[in-house]
Amino acid sequence: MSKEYYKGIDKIKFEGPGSDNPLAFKYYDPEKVVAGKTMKEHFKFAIAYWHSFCGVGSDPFGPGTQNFEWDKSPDPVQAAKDKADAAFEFISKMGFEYFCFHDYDLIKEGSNLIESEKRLNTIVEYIKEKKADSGIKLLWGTANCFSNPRYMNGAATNPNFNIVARAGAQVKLALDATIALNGENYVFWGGREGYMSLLNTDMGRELDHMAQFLTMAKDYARAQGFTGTFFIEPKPMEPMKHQYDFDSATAIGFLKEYGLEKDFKLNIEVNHATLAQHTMQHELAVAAKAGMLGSIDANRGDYQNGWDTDQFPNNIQETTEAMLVFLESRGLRGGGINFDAKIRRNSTDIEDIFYAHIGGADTFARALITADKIISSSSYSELRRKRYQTFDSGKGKDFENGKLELNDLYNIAKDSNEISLESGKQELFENIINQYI
Ligand code: XUL
Ligand code: CO
Repeated sequence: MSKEYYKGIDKIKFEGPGSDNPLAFKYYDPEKVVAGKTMKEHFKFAIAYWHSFCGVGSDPFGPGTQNFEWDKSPDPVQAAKDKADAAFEFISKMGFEYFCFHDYDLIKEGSNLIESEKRLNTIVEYIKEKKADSGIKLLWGTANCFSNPRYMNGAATNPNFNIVARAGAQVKLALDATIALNGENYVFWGGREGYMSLLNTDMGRELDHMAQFLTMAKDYARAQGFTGTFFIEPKPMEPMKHQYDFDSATAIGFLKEYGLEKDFKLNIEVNHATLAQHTMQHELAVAAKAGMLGSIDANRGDYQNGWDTDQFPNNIQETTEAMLVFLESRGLRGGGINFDAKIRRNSTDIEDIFYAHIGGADTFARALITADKIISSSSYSELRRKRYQTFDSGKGKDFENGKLELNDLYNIAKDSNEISLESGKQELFENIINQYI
């Protein structure tokens, strides 16, 4: 029996909206069936190892404020085991089934590649046991190819081949760890794949290198028997001025250009969507249209600033609109909802991380229930369908089926009377959302 880190906190239970217990779910009831599936099947909630067990709240103006009990041992292997104990205790107490990691979240990087490999192998063996004991699963793994100074000019897109090779070695080890831990997916967030200045950058060559690198990683993992999905996580900026995986549309275009669209799908993050001047629901809809809505990184940004604040989700209205897209596209292709979010620097009590995840899960649950009711009981779907009814028969249908030429449109328009205006009814649609919340 390992040491208890979150003392005095029991397993979080569903108590319903009437409960005043801050350490209980009000809406997230894992076994409740909504739109034909349990909430836990819809969401596959995952804890992000990096934010919850590694990040201590430091910012550019000051050091961390969170004093992690598991982060005390000077021995990196012992410290990593203590962290794993804390992580599995927390995930079990939350009642979630999944976690996600970067390679060096699990254990501190060694002073060279071979030492890092040894450390990773050791901690992977330890986590295998923790997984078996708890039933907790790995939603996805990834490699941190952006923190180490060697990657300051990029990893797969670095202008120096030796760094590209070093990144390749790191991704190989991260894939090995993901496969050893039965990871269901593997993520590539671009990190520093992008540029600070186009003046010193050969963008075309860097994009070709990125595609080559992803193809090699995919081929390697498939040869090891990995059957999961690879996800690209779009983000428009930060840390680079321009990131190559700018948004869903850009990433889909890239994957199709290089023939990677069968193995790769997208992991869409709320705060990345808003940084790209999109809504989350827009990014989800673009991915869903391409059949590439793979997974979600749940968080939120701040309306008053322009960077990645990674706050926990709490906006029920926006999440409801996102859940409409989620349900209409029949959920995620292989992924889940990973809380890529951190508590604020001045949230320093041991319960705060529980409140954060409870609030996030409840926001998604409430939004899912509401979106399901909107789809099944309101006039929303029918109102939207009706806007397109001129394509359901006659010439409109011929147009959709590719049976018309431009001259046909000319002839149809020539023979038509003046067309009356048709309202888009945006305010009515907005009212329906609020009515059902
Ligand atoms: C960075 C970000 C990452 C990825 C994984 O903005 O979202 O944490 O999710 O590398
Ligand atoms: Co993310």
